Amino acid sequence: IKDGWFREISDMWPGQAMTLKVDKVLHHEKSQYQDVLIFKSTHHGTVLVLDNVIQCTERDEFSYQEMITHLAMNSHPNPKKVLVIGGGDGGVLREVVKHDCVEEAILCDIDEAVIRLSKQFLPKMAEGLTHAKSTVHIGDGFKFLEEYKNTFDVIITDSSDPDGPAESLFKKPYFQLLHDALRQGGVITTQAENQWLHLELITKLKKDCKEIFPVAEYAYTTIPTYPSGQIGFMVCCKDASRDVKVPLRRWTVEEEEEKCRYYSAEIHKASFVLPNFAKKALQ
Ligand code: AAT
Repeated sequence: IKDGWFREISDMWPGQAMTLKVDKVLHHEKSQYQDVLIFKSTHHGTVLVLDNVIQCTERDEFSYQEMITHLAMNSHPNPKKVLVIGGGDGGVLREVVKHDCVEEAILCDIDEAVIRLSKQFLPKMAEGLTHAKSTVHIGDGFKFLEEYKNTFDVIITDSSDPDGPAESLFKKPYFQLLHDALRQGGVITTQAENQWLHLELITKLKKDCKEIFPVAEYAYTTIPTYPSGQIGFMVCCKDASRDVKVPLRRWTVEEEEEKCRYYSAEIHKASFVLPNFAKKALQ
């Protein structure tokens, strides 16, 4: 923070940096795994920052949390048992439990500080952590997954960027673990970075996923406070006949508008439509 502005400078997006005006620093600590900063911004609500990278702002978090969750959940006919890797702020769990069919939602984040501080400073996201159907574990997502085979209907990896404790969550062995931890017909989504900045990484991710899952597609959402204003997801399914680009289950338009501020069945389909430069790279 310099002269009252937070600047997200990183080698992962060279030559550019999101800048947010700081109203007040609410908390700053070094946890076991990362530097954790929480500040109140002037126009984007409370902001969570890990290792100088914006994880969420209260103003636009719904775009990311709704899309990473409902793209997977609505591509499954009847998801009962759901796992979230990362996502310690609780926002993805909050979205998961919007589906009445869910019986159990388990979360595993590596950093207890994110969970503790989200409960204190981001109550609108953290409500997912204390929901009656939710169970929260603290530990490395990769190690956690190794213990489960044929268990989950949906697994959502809401992870930070590969530069840090999430590095293993972007590599091929992790996708094999995800595949094996799914039940028949299971679906995953993972945080899969930005097509303007990380096309090479996404190309590699999609190739790895395609070698493990019969269905692997890249979708994206818009979100002003993530680098270059968009972030993408890998959406994969164990069932070769499933078309994840079209929602299998959908709410009525009234329900959609009541439950979601970004996601809709229409945007589900649209989110897989890529501009030519990205489409070509990912073919
Ligand atoms: N909900 C939106 C914000 C995130 S959260 C990313 C979470 O992943 C953090 O809470 C972090 O502690 C957790 N995490 C990192 N590595 C691991 C791991 N190995 N196992 C389990 N959890 C992990 C995503 C922001 C995306 C930012 C885009 N620039």
